[in-house]
Amino acid sequence: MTRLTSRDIDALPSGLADYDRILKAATGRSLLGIGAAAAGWADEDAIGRLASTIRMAVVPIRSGQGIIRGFTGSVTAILAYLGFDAWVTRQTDVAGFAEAVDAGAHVIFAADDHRFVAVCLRHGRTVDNARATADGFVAGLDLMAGGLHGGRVLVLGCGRVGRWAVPALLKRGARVCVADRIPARAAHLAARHSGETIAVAADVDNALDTHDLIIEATDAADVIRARHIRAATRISAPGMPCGVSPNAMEQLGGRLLHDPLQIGVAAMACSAAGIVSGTMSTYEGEASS
Ligand code: 2YG
Repeated sequence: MTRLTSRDIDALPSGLADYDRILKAATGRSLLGIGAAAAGWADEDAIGRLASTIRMAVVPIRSGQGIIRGFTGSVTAILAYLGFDAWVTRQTDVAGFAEAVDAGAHVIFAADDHRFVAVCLRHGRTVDNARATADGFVAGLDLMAGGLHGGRVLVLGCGRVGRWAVPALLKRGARVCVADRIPARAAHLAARHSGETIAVAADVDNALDTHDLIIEATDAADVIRARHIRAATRISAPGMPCGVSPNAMEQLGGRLLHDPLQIGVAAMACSAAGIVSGTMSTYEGEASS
């Protein structure tokens, strides 16, 4: 899992309104709309009405490699932009958790070097960023493609996000092919879904030549080049750094979704809102993940 840098997120809070416009142009939905679709809400209006009543605390965590300057501020800016009552706790770590609970938070967002979760305090449920990111970018691809049912989708990168993208795609009726620079990882992921027909790409380049719909979830840059882009190509790219080369981006125009945090946090927030408001529990078994 890639560790963000301040450089990745410095301009994020001030760029949210512009990014929303880009999302609407590419998918027809806002950041809230994509988060709502990812979390299984019928529409974003229901969340929009609820959001201001849901208190979300973001706690800085100093363990491991420590604080990333701008990380908790960016998460909070995204949550506030979506309409949630969000704030960064004054204290960090355990003191921050206690402060959040004492302040009546419904949900706590926190990340160390291994997990980024939203904890629904009164429901004993967690929402994991890797799964929510996969759900968010799959929802975005679904919207860009006008529906994935029966569509052939390539999942490039079989790490945590790629692994969660497979069930999200299958749920939408897509026909999935997985690829990874380590072939055994692709084969292992396909075997986990033995009840389904998951193709395993023998060669990444060939897979890119034969798939128009792509989830790019690798931690490498420039995996997808201009020669792989066709008029029908649409790419949803949660991977950091972006795996689509600058020339390929230019060819794609508005047919690319990529960001360091926004869609994943929006999907986390909408899923947590579902759990907290009790209207749905779209994340079965989240607590075990
Ligand atoms: O609280 C802090 O400032 C730090 N403990 C945050 C550390 C986050 C480490 N994780 C990552 O940078 C990413 N896995 C976050 C999610 C990226 C989603 N594309």
